[in-house]
Formats: sequence, structure tokens, C-alpha cells
Amino acid sequence: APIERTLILVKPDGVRRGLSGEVLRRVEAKGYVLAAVKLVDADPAVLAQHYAEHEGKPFYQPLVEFMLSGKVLAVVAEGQGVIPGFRSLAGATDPTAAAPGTIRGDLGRDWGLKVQQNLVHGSDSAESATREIGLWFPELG
Ligand code: DAT
Ligand code: MG
Repeated sequence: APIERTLILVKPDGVRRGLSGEVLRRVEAKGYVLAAVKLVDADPAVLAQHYAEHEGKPFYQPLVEFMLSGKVLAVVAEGQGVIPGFRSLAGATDPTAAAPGTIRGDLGRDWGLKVQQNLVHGSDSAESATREIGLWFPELG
């Protein structure tokens, strides 16, 4: 697989629950390299672009509000195949469906919660990764 970069976000539920380090540990244990890490209050304009593909869906507004509910850990990770590789580490979108061994499967909770509270985001393609790294880390450009 090619050496590439992906954007990872530890969402506010993950930061609140003290799981930022556990997510970074799994990324590093896999052999990926942390190229940039920062704890931020998400910018609403960045979020609107980040989730543009979901605009108009019923979960869009709750998703954006959730992402504004607390700090987000933004990470650029680098390595061979890290874009699909981190998606594999993260597991399926719905924590109930996510396999054991994955971040969402092991650590995600959905009782009484919404699907958006699934701990992490990972870019889904090379195009998304380039776009999302530019949005969250304009200083790297
Ligand atoms: P992923 O984060 O696995 O790439 P996605 O891009 O389809 O998933 O959706 C982005 C986020 O939106 C996802 O992490 C959680 C939320 N979401 C997706 N589908 C949802 C649904 N049916 N109900 C509530 N939230 C949803
Ligand atoms: Mg996605």
C-alpha cells in the first residue's frame, strides 16, 4: 500500500470519556506515525465543510451540534495504507454493529446515545483525506 496521510478526529464523546490516549495508542501500536495532533474547539465553518456530504440528512444538525459540544482531538496519521487501515481500526459506523477489536466495537456505546457518538472519524478516501487535512490543519498547507 502507498504511504499516505489520513485525518482522524477523536470526537467530543471520546475526549470527554478520556479515550484520546487509547485511540492514539491503537494508531501507534499499529505502526502508524503521528504527524500532527491538536486539541481544538471545532470551527462551525470547518464542520459544515467536513460534513457537507451529509447536509440535508436527518442526523446532520444533531451531528454538527454534537461535534460542537466539546473539544475534538484532531490528528494527522501517516503510514502505508493508513486511510483504509484506520477505517478498519475504527470499525463500523454504528457501535453496536462494530466488531470486537475495533475502537467503536470495544469502546463505543450507543445505549441512550445517538449513532454520531461513535468516538472517532477517519477519512474514507485519498481525496477526502487531502480535503479534510486542509480543513482541520490549514497551517500544514
Ligand atoms: P463514518 O463516520 O463511519 O465515515 P458516515 O460518514 O456515514 O460514517 O457518517 C458520518 C457520521 O454521521 C457518523 O460517524 C455518525 C453520523 N451518522 C451516520 N449515519 C447516521 C445515522 N443513520 N444516524 C445518526 N447518525 C449517523
Ligand atoms: Mg465518513
